[in-house]
Amino acid sequence: MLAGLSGLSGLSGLAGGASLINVALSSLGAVATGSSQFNANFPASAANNGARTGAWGSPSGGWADQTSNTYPDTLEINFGQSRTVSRAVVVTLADSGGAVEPTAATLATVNGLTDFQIQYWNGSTWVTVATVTANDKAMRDLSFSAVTTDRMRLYVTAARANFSRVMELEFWGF
Ligand SMILES: [Ca+2]
Repeated sequence: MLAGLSGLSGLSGLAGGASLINVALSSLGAVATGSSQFNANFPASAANNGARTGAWGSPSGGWADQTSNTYPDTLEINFGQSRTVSRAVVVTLADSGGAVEPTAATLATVNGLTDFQIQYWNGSTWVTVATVTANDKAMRDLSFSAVTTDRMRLYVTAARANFSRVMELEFWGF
């Protein structure tokens, strides 16, 4: 029993956050693609630029889709290589706007995503690893059993004010 607990502790250490990086970053070669784009001021590339904040409606602020009140909307990150991922962070547009660094308590009750999933590509289909419903927060930090893949996506089935708005989409792993 003691040996077993010790083993678990070791696994926990390996899976710990210290060595994990945000593999979604464009600076690491990852490419973000939206299912649509509202206009040039809301590009998918603004959602993997390493900033959870930004001037909403500027080219570096965040991504918004173009299909008003029509779902799903997707924001895909192609890592360009195989990655092992166990955590996602989704930052949507806060009530306070995009300029303030969000915390777990920051509200998004006006323009935020409400229902969404995190999915990975298993080589033949998209598989859901995390599901959020009735969201009212600007930032959601989601952990799940590690998956190894070259691409993951945010799959939105409902958002406030007709459009999916994403300041940043992070996938943490190695
Ligand atoms: Ca951003």
